[in-house]
Amino acid sequence: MSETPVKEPPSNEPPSDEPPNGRPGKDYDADSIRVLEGMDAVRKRPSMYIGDTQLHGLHHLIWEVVDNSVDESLAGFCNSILVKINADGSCMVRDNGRGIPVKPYKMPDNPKIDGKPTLEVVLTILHAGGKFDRDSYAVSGGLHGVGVSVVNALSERLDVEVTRDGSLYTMGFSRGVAIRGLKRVGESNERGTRIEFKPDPQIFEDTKFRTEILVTRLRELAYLNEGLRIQFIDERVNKHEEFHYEDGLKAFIHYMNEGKDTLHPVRTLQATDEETGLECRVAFQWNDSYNENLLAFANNIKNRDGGTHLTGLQAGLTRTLNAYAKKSNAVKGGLALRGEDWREGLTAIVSVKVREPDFQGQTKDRLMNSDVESFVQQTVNSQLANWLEENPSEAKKVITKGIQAAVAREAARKAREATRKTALSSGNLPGKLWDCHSKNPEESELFLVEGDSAGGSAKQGRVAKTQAILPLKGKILNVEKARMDKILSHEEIKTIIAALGCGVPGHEDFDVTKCRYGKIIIMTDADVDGSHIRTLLLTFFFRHMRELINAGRIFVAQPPLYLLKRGKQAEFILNDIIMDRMLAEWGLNETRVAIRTFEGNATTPSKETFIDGADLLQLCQMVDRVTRARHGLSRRGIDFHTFIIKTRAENGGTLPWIRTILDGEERYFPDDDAFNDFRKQCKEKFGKIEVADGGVSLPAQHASEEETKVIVRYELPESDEIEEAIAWFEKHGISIEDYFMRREELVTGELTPAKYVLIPNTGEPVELNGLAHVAEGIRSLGQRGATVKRFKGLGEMNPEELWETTLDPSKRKLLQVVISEEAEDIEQVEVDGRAADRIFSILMGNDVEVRRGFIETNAIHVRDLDV
Ligand code: 0RA
Repeated sequence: MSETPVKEPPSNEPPSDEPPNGRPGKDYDADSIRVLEGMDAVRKRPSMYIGDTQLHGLHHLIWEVVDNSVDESLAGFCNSILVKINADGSCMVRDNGRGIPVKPYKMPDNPKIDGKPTLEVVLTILHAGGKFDRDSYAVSGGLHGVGVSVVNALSERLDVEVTRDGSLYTMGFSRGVAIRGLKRVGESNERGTRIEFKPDPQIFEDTKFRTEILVTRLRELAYLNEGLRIQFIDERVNKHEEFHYEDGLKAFIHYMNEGKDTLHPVRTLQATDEETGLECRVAFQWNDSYNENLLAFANNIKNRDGGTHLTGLQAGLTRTLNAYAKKSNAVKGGLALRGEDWREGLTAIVSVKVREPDFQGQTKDRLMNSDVESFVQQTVNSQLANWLEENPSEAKKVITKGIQAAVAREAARKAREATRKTALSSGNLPGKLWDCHSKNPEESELFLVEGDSAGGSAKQGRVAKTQAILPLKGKILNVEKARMDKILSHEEIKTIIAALGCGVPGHEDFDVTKCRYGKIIIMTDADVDGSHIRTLLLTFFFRHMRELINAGRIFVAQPPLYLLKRGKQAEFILNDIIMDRMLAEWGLNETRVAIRTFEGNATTPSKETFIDGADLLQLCQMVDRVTRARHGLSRRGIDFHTFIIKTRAENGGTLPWIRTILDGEERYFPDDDAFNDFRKQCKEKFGKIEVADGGVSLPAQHASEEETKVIVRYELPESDEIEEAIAWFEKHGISIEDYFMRREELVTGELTPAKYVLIPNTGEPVELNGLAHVAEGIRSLGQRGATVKRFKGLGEMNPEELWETTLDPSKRKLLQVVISEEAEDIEQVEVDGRAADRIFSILMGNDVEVRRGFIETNAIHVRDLDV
């Protein structure tokens, strides 16, 4: 252990409560100016320290603090980190590490820093964090290494609490300046650091942290640092997540391969070199797809462009697999396998720890340390060879896959040349394309239209100058399940490639900037087949022309589903939700709802209250909300009546928002704490347990792994929705029991009197079965005297209708296709190829169950856009 530069104060002397020296306007001498200059420099040129002042830089603030906590964990002093976004948008990061030292800092050659609380030095001197020898561990994660002082400089307010040596200390800052001096405020037996900060709106135009960005990275950190518990709470949206993996890289691979058919259980390799401190961990699993998905991390940092760890992994794989294939006489006829053939369908992660990482460029996208390459390669060589020897049947699957890939690669090369020659020789546009007259891509649009009849309408309805129409016949090939040679010999795909005019994907001449159209608009029917065709087209663009998506050139048209007419009013309606809203509005205008109370067996009400106008609109919305929640819950096998009445009562009158299933037994928990208690009990009882997210995913495949008990955990966001509705009902004197009410048949054959009655301005009252039927009752009143025409497909619309609703640039609503897990924040969210990769394989993969769950929760990833 090396010395830390902290001077031990006499034990009976508490740290000073005096205001710090650096306070502006007071003791403003050379050194304190220097301190301020540091903070000032950061505020003057924030991008020099955090990259930019956009979303990336904003989130950088959190990563700076979290990385310090992770460093504590790497050093063996911390096993739990909490990141919380408060309701006011500020952020709190708490860890149970050693706590930032508070004792006076020793730096005799700098008399103004010398003697200041270390805490203040860490938070106000640039790079001060780096001066500390975080002794016990070889590497520092320190993603950005600029130190928490930068976070302090760029925060409107930063409050820190340290628990250390039996005491609790606090200190407060604003824009890098101490505004409350170090203070010992109490005793504590715990240890750790709690930093709460609010990003400065003077620096950041947008200070709203994005849940998705945080969750993605925190999950990744938990995967990379096994055993570390990372909790995330977002108070703005009532979201709690916890990430904790005992076998992190393995879990990471499960996550990446979700929904795919895998060839073998996940395999992990690992090696450490005591002398150099190099540490290498690899996890891999082949699946039956044609995509390779390799991630490389150095000191917890994702290196998007790979580097020496990735090349080491690749070289090791190629060498070992080639040797094994040769030894087992698997390769026939002089076929030469390349690395890319072996990596077809491979999902792998390599994570290294390096004492002095050497990254290329500001963004650390590539690791340069040369000794890492041979270390990783040697690790893979020896351990992969062992695995192959010990698992001959799995080895055979991997070898066979590689050989098939090599054969297909050769076929694809030929297909590419052929496609290029025929489809792309200049002026050779496909026969069925109705091209536009303009040759200017800026103004040209290509509509990919489902079916010939819709194509015909679109041709007549379009503006021929700028709008081109390409009718597609039937389903296009699912490129997720086909190799390149097959893809390139598919008629419809060849036609699309020819029409776009930017070359054949995978060929050296391919260049999206040569695309003949500025917008490529997918126009399919609003039915199951239509959405399938749309997904197939999107998959093709995602896998083989992703640059077009990245350039924002791919769109989805939204033809209406209905034409709604009443009197002189006529309206095209996009979907059922809008239809419901319209009908409710019309119905509401001339209706009241009576709520009747009956005494005993009386058939005339003893009391009657009325709801109308804005209240009635809200009532409908609340009923619809409960009904939506009921559908959501029943999809997860939860009986709604039992849940609302019994489960709610058993949980002290509130709805639980966590449900687990373990060995077929169902349990409910009000919050994460309760769930964690249960998890601990399980752990004591069963040893190895794993928590699987029952929301989108299915429990990962554990069939072949040792006795790991799986707790399937569901979050029930519906609970909040229902609670809100119940609260609204109660405020208006309505019991949720009424939602389940059914009128009963009496011996006379009549029904018991209705409690809920619709009273239209004209016509007879409508007696309802119960509260659940109010919204739909109002809608059916709205539908009186209206005619609804449902378009079964685009082909049913005449050219004028098609122009008016879908083609006319001044009226239509297009959706822009973007790559992200979160549709709203698209412009800002970093495009995460890996996340998108999961999305596409889930949508297009084999596992029907996973796919269904996914589509229901995420719908389609397109952004609403008025274009
Ligand atoms: C300086 C020195 C030591 C720890 C830390 C800073 C530290 C910083 C942060 C930021 C967030 N959480 C943190 N935890 C610790 C070493 C302390 C020692 O040697 O006892």
